[in-house]
Amino acid sequence: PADIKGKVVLITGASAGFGEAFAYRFAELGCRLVLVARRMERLQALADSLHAKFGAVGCKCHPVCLDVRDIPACEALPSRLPAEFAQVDILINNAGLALGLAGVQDNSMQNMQIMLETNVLAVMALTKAFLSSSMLPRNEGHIINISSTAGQEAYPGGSGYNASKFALSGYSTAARHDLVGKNIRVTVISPGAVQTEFSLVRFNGDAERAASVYKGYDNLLAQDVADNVVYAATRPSRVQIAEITVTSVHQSGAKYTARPY
Ligand code: NDP
Ligand code: 8X3
Repeated sequence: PADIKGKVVLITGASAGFGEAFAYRFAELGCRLVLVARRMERLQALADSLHAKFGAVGCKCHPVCLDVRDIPACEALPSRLPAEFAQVDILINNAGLALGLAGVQDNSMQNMQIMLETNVLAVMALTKAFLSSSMLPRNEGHIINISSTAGQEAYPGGSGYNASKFALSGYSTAARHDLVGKNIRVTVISPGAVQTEFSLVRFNGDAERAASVYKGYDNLLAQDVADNVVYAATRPSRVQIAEITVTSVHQSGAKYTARPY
């Protein structure tokens, strides 16, 4: 694997779930981390813990309180970063969410708007911002977009979330075409179901309903997804991992698990 010690890795959605797991893995490799989310106290606690554990291998963290739905704030983010974090090498667009499982006839347009703004528009804004500020001027970089099996296969009740992740997939493929002459890689990671805060958010805090999504089969874990992200990020610079799909051994499609979903 390539040595990525000292590289600047920006992770959106670092306050929970996958993003937090990614932060640990890049921290142990000695990266400088920009940790982005809305819950600043969680980011600060994570940064403190990573400094304590991995400061000796060179890990440094810069937490940033940002609502990624605020597009002007995404556009301004590069100019807000201190010099030692400003040249982002690896942008991990991970912040995202699903809201509800309503059928198309019942979709809340407010929920649709929040999902599309968070899962798609924010990715476009941050990608554009860091391509312009950090990656294109140095002709070097890696954009890693966290999609989902829900971006490959639609399921009943998933229309808004499915649409957002399918859009992310199309966007990422187009981005790969647009950047083909550059030393800039675009990777899409599509995990199956993992018990994070994802279903709690989806079901508006209903812990029992959220837990039921993961009952009755062996679950994939956030660290398994982190393995794949780190794998893509540590290939030699000539190698572009375009797509990775990763699921539990007991999941065979977006909603097909070893027990009824
Ligand atoms: P979590 O709910 O555990 O974490 C989501 C993260 O996104 C949090 O850190 C949250 O931070 C952040 N976030 C959400 N909205 C915003 C916003 N407007 N601005 C800034 N940050 C935001 O979910 P996961 O870790 O599971 O999800 C991470 C990604 O993985 C998402 O894109 C999701 O769609 C995808 N995914 C999840 C799967 C799963 O089964 N868990 C499977 C496949 C893909 P905060 O609330 O502090 O702002
Ligand atoms: C999240 C996976 O299947 O719960 O992207 O929608 S699923």
